[in-house]
Amino acid sequence: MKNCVLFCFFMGVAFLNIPGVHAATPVKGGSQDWTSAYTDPVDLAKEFIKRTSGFWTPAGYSTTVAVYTIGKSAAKYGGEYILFESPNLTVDLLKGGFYSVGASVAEDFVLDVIETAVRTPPKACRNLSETLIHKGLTNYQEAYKIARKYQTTKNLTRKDALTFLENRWGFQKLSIARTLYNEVREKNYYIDEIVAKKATSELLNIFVEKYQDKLGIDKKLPIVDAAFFIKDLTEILERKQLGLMNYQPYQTFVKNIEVLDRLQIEEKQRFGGEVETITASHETGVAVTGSALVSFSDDFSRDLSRWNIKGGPTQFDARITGSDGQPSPCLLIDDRLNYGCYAISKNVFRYVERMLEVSADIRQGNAAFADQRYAQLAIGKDNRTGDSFCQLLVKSGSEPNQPNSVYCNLQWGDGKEENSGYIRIPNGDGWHNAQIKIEKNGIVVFYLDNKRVYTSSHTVTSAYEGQASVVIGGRKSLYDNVKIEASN
Ligand SMILES: [Ca+2]
Repeated sequence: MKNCVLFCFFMGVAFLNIPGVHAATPVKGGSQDWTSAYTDPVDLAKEFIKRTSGFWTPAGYSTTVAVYTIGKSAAKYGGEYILFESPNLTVDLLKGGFYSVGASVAEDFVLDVIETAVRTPPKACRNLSETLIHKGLTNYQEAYKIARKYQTTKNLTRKDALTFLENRWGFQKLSIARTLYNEVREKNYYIDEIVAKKATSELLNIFVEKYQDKLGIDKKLPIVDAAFFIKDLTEILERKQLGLMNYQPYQTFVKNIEVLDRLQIEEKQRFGGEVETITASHETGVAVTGSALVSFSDDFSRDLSRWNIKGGPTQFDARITGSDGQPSPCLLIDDRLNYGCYAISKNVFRYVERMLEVSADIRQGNAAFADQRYAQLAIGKDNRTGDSFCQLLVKSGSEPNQPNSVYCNLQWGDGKEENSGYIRIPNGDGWHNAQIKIEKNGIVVFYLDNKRVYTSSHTVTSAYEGQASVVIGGRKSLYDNVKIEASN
């Protein structure tokens, strides 16, 4: 047993010396290193595999997995401690889709990190290092499959090269994370109680003032807000020279990991934009290409030329009205003959592995039957049928047994569906802002009036050629300020 520990430790140290895994040695002159010279991902992936060849053999694989199994317990923290990886870069990393954390974190987690960051930095560091090792090992296993395939077939596709490069970052962070794990010493950590109490209450105040109203009704904080909070927290601790920001193992860790994180962001910018080549797949669809932010908006001040109208006995079931709006005019979906009617954006938008955000002001109309008094924002399967796979519906409570409520659903996997059920809200009448956001990782978050109401537990289906339209309508209802944004 002792021999194994020694052997494993030796191997862990040996890893630091492998060219390309320049883990604990920040490169002089900023984040430049040999990888920056590569403009082609296939060439870079091949060269990386060559320089680190020991890891891409069955023997190297077993050793690596054996050395890094300590990350297993990370699962119990849910991985949120990864937000402490690079406090200065966390928001950039999140936006770049580098973190596969869920769309939100529990309020309890936030309160817990205040406590650990101030009073028990060793515990925070252990959670962080275990999380990183857990993630790194998963990434390594993904990269390993591709490297082996390349070695067997002598062929590396562009897609495989990019996937390999993306996963190799977690792999490269393994030894830095392990160093942190090894350096954590809980016993000798001293904390001044008075100073700690003061800092804790200051941090709690910041949380209450800036973040508490961003909690969803499930008491969860959107991940981006959590990242900003962690940034605030580390800045305050740094100013006070306290807790985590006064803990040497963490300081060294951050210095080393930031070198890799900057390289990672640069590489993403270098290769990211050229990956996407989308062609219009629907007759009137307009393709969305490139890495730039896409935007589509309509305030209905002109006409309905950007929309296909579907359903109802005549096209006049959807029309622009000057008698309502945010401000007027707006789109009225009429319900005169008890038929459903939809306006479907002619543009379609790619949503797989990219963030797609759809929002609109919506208001239910005065339909003949109470159960038809709702307004709906949906993401459509195409730009013709009005069929949707994500849906947010606001219902008026005009009868005692028809409470004011919001309902969200989505389709995932092979024709399966999940939904929020009817969630009661104070008032269903009047205008509401509805928003559906498909995160880059496929998780769907629904917002009503800027409050998160539901986060999906599955990733949205990637069927329908990965292209989606915006669908508004249903029964008698009003719509304004439709907005779509997408970014890689
Ligand atoms: Ca308007």
